[in-house]
Amino acid sequence: MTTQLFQRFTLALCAVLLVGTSAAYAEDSKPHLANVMILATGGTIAGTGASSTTTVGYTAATVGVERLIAAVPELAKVASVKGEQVFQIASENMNNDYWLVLAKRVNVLLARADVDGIVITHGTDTLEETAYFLDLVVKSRKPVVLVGAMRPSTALSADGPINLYNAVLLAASADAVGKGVLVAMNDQIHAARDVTKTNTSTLDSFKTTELGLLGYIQGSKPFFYRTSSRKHTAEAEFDISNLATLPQVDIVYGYANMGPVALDAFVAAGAKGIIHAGVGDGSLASRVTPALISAHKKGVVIVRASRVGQGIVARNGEANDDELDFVVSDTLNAQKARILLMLALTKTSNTKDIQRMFYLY
Ligand code: DAS
Repeated sequence: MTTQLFQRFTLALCAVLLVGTSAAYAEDSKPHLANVMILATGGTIAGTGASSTTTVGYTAATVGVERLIAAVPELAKVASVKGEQVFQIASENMNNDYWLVLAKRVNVLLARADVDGIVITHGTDTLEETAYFLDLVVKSRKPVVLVGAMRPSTALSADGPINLYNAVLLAASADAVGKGVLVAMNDQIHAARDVTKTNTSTLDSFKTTELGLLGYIQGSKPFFYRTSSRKHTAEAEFDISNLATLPQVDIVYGYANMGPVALDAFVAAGAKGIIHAGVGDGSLASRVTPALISAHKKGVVIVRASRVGQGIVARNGEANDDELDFVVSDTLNAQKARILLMLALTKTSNTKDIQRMFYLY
């Protein structure tokens, strides 16, 4: 081979190696994107209305997970996402059976090394309840983020796409690891235990009124300012992996002129626990107390909660809980107290042990 030809061959070889190396560096220099599973369950985020100005009176749970993902191409910049349609329901129809299916699927997925976080799209009506249930039964520190929308996907300025984008980037964030189940709505990050839906229809409906949100999502970044002080997820003592059903726990709502009819009906139907969402600090009307005592004598566990929604229900405050052998809900609202009591009853009916749980979770 002449010298000139050899020199050209060497130059060509170097060029090929250079291009190959830079491509490899380019590949390596691409940021690794976390693998986030999006589990879709329905709700308004998947809803459609008759026109772009229909923000009430639309149909929830009509858009599939692949279309939800396709509507937000920006997701590909913040995570490597895959979608799974677990169910397609309006969340007023959520129930214990759906929860067990969802929780078991979440735990199977989070046990996989190739799943870094999970986003669950959900109706807003019971979103806070599903979030708290998962907060107590997910066996992983990996992020689980629930997200919904107050406007259907067809509406002007629908909030679903940006909420989904925020939820995915949160689930992909190392900052969200170990924080418990989170709720991402309206650019805010809430803890599952304390967030609640406070408005029937406005975008800022989800609030953690007094105990405070955990942080914000701004400019495609999560910002945490505090963490929950209560146990959750991998630290929780509840295991639903072998459960086919959950104990029946019902809620009686306190109001002026309240009587024992609803309570008696729940007990007759086989309730294993009753949440009494009393007026004020969980007060018991004298017309109802005998029925509560009778229910407890039949083995039903009674939890004194409050309809007020904020503040501590004080043990031995409005009733002698020590004497009655009742449990108090601490700061949990009635719908969340039902969830904790249900899970507590999968382990014990000892009221002292159950009270311990209400001060721990
Ligand atoms: N019906 C409501 C639900 O599915 C719609 C929503 O707000 O998501 O919870």
